[in-house]
Amino acid sequence: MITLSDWLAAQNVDARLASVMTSMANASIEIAAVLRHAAITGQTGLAGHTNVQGEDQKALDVISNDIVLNHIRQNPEISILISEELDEAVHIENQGAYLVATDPLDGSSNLDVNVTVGTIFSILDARKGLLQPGSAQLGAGYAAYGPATSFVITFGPTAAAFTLDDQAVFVLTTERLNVPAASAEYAINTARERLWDDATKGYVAENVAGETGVTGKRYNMRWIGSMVADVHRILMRGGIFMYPLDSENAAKGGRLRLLYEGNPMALLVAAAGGKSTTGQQSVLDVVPTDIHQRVPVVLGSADEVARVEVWYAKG
Ligand code: AFP
Repeated sequence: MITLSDWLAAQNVDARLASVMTSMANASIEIAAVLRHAAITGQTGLAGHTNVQGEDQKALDVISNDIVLNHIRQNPEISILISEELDEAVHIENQGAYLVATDPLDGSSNLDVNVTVGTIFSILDARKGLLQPGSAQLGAGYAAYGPATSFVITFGPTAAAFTLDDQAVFVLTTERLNVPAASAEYAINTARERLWDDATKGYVAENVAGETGVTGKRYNMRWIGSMVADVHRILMRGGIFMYPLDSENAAKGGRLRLLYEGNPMALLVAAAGGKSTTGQQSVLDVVPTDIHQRVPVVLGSADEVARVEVWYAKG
């Protein structure tokens, strides 16, 4: 068994950057332990206040954020934390060159029903400021808290997956993730169809037409409502994930957050051979104007993302 620390030591990356991955792995192990017993220890339900997005914070959102912040503070290489649960970026005095942007607990609306949730993070050079495009990421990853706890990471060229063992150690389970170009599986919240733009309606209608339609193949749909769980499935077996701009979220720029949802997932998918788009450009090319900025996100198997791009190009 190759452990995460063995694997990191063997990568051709700066040991200080590798230590940031270790900090996020340790935070994820602690969060996994809290989640496993939350219903017993009564740590479920609302925290009683809202975050900068105007969303009701879950008690576990706040607990997970505190755990991540604690591990970040313990690593002298990290000097800035941006979190979905914190209005402003946290600047840690006299610390190193790295910035971490994170969604400490993604999919929290699924928490009380024991569905997979996760922690998503992006690593950047703190000296280059808070607002950098996804293409500037030095690394990214997520933990998925499901039947098993997975830890999926990249430093750019490739993406690898680890699984938590009974000794609370991440061991390597997939050295090189590969998102197949072709797929017949798509993920979108179809309850929003009336709000979709024509490109999304056109693409989904072709899938629904299945064998009788222009694609000539039968498609299947999956929607878990936790981006981590939906994207993990795509990194393991392909498919496309879509949270496009629609008439209801357009005023906010979309639903998902660029810095700590769109960018890290787009980098992981690209490292595994997939693609991403906002409909207008690669998610990784969007230049942020705000740390909590939202963005349309379409990502996954390259052939499917290309079909979506064709629909948007029709204008
Ligand atoms: P929460 O963290 O508020 O549950 O939101 C989860 C999420 O940001 C992302 O993980 C899902 O893909 C998406 O929202 C689910 O959105 P719908 O509620 O529209 O299905």
